[in-house]
Amino acid sequence: MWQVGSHEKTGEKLLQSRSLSLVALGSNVESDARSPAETLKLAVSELETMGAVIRAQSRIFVTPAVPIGNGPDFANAAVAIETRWSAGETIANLHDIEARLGRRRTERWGARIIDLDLLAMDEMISPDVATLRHWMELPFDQQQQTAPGQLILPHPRMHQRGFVLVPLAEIAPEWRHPILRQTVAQMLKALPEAERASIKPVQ
Ligand code: PH2
Ligand code: MG
Ligand code: MG
Repeated sequence: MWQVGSHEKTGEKLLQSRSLSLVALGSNVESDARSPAETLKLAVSELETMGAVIRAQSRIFVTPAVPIGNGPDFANAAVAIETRWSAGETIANLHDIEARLGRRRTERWGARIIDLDLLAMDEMISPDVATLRHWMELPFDQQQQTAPGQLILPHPRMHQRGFVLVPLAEIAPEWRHPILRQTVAQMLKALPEAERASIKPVQ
């Protein structure tokens, strides 16, 4: 997305690239007597404070932990943000907010005060189609044991997760996965009905 902006110091006109990022938010542990839903709202206001423009924001949903039995229910939501951040800056800023809100990175996929996952930036595929496919096709047991050391976009499991797709379908139903060629609405429809039914809005 290119727009005409002006140079901070000289005021000269120049083209600036802005991108639209889709971010998934999750929390299933209280922090400082803040409920998971309150923590998600705070994370959205932190994004704004850091300069992100919130283009769309889903309702907050209560979702059973995946895998089932893996701890308390989560609060999950999704936002679309417009920024001038690179992919690396976006990840760093999301991690900053997680740390400020009290996240300690211990057990992978364990209970967490706040989890901010970058799902997609525009149509970007990172780092390349073959690597993305590898991570998308990784069997479930291996997903839990190995983590990619680099940024993978779109998020390699987003299409399999009701707790991501239900909120995302409220804000970006027409966003199309650049490899699967399916929209968010289509990916959501492909999930089992029981999984979709287990995800309920808080408000
Ligand atoms: N996040 C996970 C693992 N499991 N389950 C739900 N319901 N919601 C999440 O956000 C979630 C999860 C890994 O980040
Ligand atoms: Mg996550
Ligand atoms: Mg995460």
